[in-house]
Amino acid sequence: MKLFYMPGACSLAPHIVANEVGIDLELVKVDGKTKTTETQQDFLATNPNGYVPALVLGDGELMTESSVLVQYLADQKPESGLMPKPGDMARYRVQQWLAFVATELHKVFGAFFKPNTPEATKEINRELLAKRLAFVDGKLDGRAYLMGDAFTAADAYLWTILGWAKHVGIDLSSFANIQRYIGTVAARPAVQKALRAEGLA
Ligand SMILES: N[C@@H](CCC(=O)N[C@@H](CS)C(=O)NCC(=O)O)C(=O)O
Repeated sequence: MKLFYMPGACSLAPHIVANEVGIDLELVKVDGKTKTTETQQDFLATNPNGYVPALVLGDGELMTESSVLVQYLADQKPESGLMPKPGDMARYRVQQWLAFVATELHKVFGAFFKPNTPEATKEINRELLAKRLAFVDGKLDGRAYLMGDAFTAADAYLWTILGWAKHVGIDLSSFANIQRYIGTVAARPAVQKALRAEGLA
């Protein structure tokens, strides 16, 4: 399987999940501005939407959407527990977190990376993030990970997005549980391996 990625972007989430479950991905770096790959291929020919992550399966089929890719990869190794079994309430809880991260955090943070986002929009997003991050901080109280002691696909996604805060001036210092969580997830060998592979460690 080939993962089209940009270093530190949301594509880091499926990359971490693949490492966690022991899937060796072929990594293809994409230049977000020119939409070309490191081998000078037109990325738009792979994903017409022009965004990462894009996962190309062995049969050439394309899959996109971070929240789905992390589930797909985790489900390749169900014994890893990164996605609980279909039918388990725990699976819906992980999916609930994945949807929360995608819609309440990922896209809200994403606006800060766009050069044409108006200041007023950034201000609205800052206020919204303060509320959503306070919610996450509360949920992490007394827990190593979102689901408790077990690291799941949702943690790979949440941790990736939280990593953007320092780049866009979102202050996390008042969120003690989030700070601890960032350190806990960062210490996982699969996370360090992904960071090294993306040239970030
Ligand atoms: N809906 C997609 C959005 C992915 C996305 O926002 N990717 C960003 C990086 S985190 C990107 O590639 N942006 C470049 C662009 O949109 O041109 C998902 O959930 O995976």
